[in-house]
This record gives sequence, C-alpha cells and structure tokens, in this order.
Amino acid sequence: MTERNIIDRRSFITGCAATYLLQNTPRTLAAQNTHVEAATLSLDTSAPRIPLPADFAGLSYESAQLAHPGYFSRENKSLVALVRQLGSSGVLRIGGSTSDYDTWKQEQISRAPSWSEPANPDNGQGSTVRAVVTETAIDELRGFLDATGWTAIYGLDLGHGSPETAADEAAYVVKRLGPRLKALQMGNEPDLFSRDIRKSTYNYADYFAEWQRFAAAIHRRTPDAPLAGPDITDQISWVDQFARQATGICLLTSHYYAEGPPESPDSDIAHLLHPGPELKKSMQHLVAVGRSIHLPYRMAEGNSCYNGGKPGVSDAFASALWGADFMLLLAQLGVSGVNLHGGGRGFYTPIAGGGSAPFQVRPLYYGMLVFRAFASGSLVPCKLDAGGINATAYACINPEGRLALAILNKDVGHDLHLKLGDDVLHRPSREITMVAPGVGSTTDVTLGGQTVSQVEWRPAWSSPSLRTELVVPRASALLLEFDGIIL
Ligand code: BDP
Repeated sequence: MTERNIIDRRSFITGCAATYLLQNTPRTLAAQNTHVEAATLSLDTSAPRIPLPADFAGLSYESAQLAHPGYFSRENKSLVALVRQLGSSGVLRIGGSTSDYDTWKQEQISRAPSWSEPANPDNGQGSTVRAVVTETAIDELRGFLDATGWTAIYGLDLGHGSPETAADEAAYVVKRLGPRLKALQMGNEPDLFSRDIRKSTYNYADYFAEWQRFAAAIHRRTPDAPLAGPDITDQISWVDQFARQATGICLLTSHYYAEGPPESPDSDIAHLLHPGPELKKSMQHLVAVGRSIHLPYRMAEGNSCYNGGKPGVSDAFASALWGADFMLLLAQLGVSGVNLHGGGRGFYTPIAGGGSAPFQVRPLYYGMLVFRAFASGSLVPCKLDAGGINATAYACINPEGRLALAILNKDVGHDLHLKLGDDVLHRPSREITMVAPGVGSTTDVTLGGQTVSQVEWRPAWSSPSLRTELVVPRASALLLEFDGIIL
C-alpha cells in the first residue's frame, strides 16, 4: 500500500480519559516569531495497554541475496552484530520481487569470490535477477538466525515456479530452519502480477486458486509447514478475502511504502513526515481482519519510497524520524511487526554495504534503534496535542512498571516546548535524544550522543536536573524514562 495524499497536519483523536502528565502553555517562538497554540500530552490510563510483541522489529531482503550464502551466515559477524542490536528476537523476511524469479537447487556449493556480496533491492524496473538458491544458503541462514536470535519469513516462488519445486524447497527450509522459521509465503505482491507476470485480467480468484495448489503440495510433503500471506501491496481487499478462505495459515501480511515513485515531486521529505489518515485507517482495518480470525497481522515489507528509495529522502535523517514514528504508530495500532526492506546499497536500506565493502548504518537504522531503546513492555494510549506542530508522542510501561515517553518532533521549523505537570516535575528522569545537523543529512546522526560506527551502540543516557519544561528541538526525537513513576 502506498500513502498518496499529502496532509498538512496530523489530527489527533480527542477525548482520551485521565489526563495525566503534561500541560503546555501558549508561547512565542523567537526564531520564527510564530505564535504556537497550547499543547497537551495525556495518557489514557484506563484504556487497555498494548503489549509489544518481542519480535516486532524486522528487516526484509530480496531472495536474490541468498545467491550469496555467506551474507546471511553466522560468519558475517558485523552483520550479525548490527542485526542483533536492533532486537534480540526480530524477524528477517526474505522475499521481494526476486522471490518470484529465483531457482531452487538441491545442492551444496562451495565458496566463490562473491560468497558474501550484498544484493540490492529490486528497483521496480522488472527483476532481471534470476538467483539460484541452494541448500548451502539455507544452512548458512540457519546459522545466521541462531547467531542473531531472529526468525525468518521465507518467500517461495509462485510467480514462475511450480507447486512441486516449492514443496521441495519448503521441505528443506522447514527441516533446516526448524524453530527459526516463522512462516513461508508464496508470491510477492501477487496483486501486481497482472502488470507483467500474468495475464492482465489476473485477479484474486486466479491468485487464490494458485495459492491453494502450492499450499496443498507443500502440506502433502510437510504437513506442519507454517504459512503466511497474502503479502500484497495495494489491494487490501485481497487480505479480507484471503483471511476468509485460506486454511492452515498462521499470519496475515501485506506491504506499505510511504511514497513513490522516486521521480515524483511528491516523494519528498515533507510528505514523508506528514502521513495522511489513510495509513492509520488501513492498518486498523488489517489488524481487525486478523483479529476476526484470531491471527496477527504483520507489515511484512515496506519503507519510505518504492522503486529502491529516493536519494536525499530515503537515506536522509527524515527517514529516521519517519521510521521511528512508523514503527511506534503501527505497534500502537496492534500490528504485530514491521519489516523494513533493504539490502545492498539501496537508498532506503537501514544497513548498507557488506561483502567487499564495510557495513555502514543509514539514518533509518537509528530510527529502528529509537524503537528498540524506547519500546519494551506495553504501550499506553497517549495523546499529544502539539498546538499545530508536527510532532507525535508514545508512552510505554516497561517490564518493571516504569513510564517511558518518546516524543518525535518531525517539524522542521518549530521546537516543541512542553511544560511538565506537577506529577512529573519532581521525578528524576533519564533521557537520550536523536539528532542530526538537518532533516536532509545523510550522515552525522547521533542517538544518545553516539554514532553507530561498526557495530556497537552504547547510548549515554543523561540525567538532567529537575525542570519545568521539556524542549524537543525541531527535527529531533527525545526518549525519557521516569524513575519514580509506576503505573
Ligand atoms: C516492492 C518489491 C521489492 C522492491 C520494492 C521497491 O517487493 O522487491 O525492492 O518494491 O520497489 O514492491 O523498492
């Protein structure tokens, strides 16, 4: 799904119960001489908390990456460390458009010069890569998953493969990945098959008939193979139909790109930082569809801008603010996880490089670290009325019962000033911020005063003296934990 509308300001639901924390006062921003209306932040302590799935964080890569079995390998130590740092039990999704063009070979291969080279995300020009996936790649993948603590969602070739070949591949993947396999999927974005790899009238019924043939073949060989789907991009109604019809599935999935194509002038930072109401509406719908059949819904592939991303947007600090906000919003809406697509030197990839080049983290990686640093335990519905400033806030109760807040100021022109209420005023807190020289900066992002150089991020939490006001500078994020507040 793609968000197409530009909405200037985000609107917040009114009427949350139990205003708890912060009051704000009207103020004047000296720099712009702009009057900003009063803002408030309140927690709805009477609403049910939203438990955060331990494997919420995720990455997504092309199946073509498996043609280089040393990439997802326990021996690729820098990648293991970088992935592990994003979460001790995330989900690696392997699929993308190259999954509908790959070739499964039941063979073991030995090291070649390109053993651990990275593969770029497909840039939407039509997949030219026909990657060969071997048993060796699956064996190495198991080592990688064990070393990171992550599980995998694995994509099989519905586009050009046969049910029998998919069943062979699935049998090996289920056997070798064992408990590290979360689900198998067949077909990447089948709602777009009518554009190129099927007839132009290809519809849901055509897809589901194919899916059933593949599922039956897989289950004949491997009765307990876990299946997910339909992994569509735009046609959300396919998820509704799939939920009603598919049997033997454990997870519903679809994709989301905030904007695209890159050539469009609308694919810019301003749009990225102002998601329209559609995103929330569609995610609420998808979560509800899942709940109606007692299954989780996961956003299995997505990022800022499709067709490989847009330079100056997808690789800029704006993507870090977007990514953190996107993950927290979807978690708050009850989505069970988010897989951000990347790989190689794609503009939107959170981790770039590898193989003959060193790994390098991009701004989006810091956005994912914000989620990691802030979110544990359960979310408490929270309402920020930022007085016209483009900012969002999330509240979380950590497993010890202490309150944490994440405040994301996505406004490039205004700092956010919040006056602390009495309940909080005299509580010691610790905090870290995510900042960069500018919203368009592609380097020099810091979180907790640190950059992630090769692997380890050690945030310096500061304990500011007691204050009456919080300031979240324009284009930055503030994470706070309160020592004395137990909810
Ligand atoms: C998605 C495909 C993925 C591409 C991505 C993109 O599943 O393989 O890399 O689009 O266009 O639709 O960036």
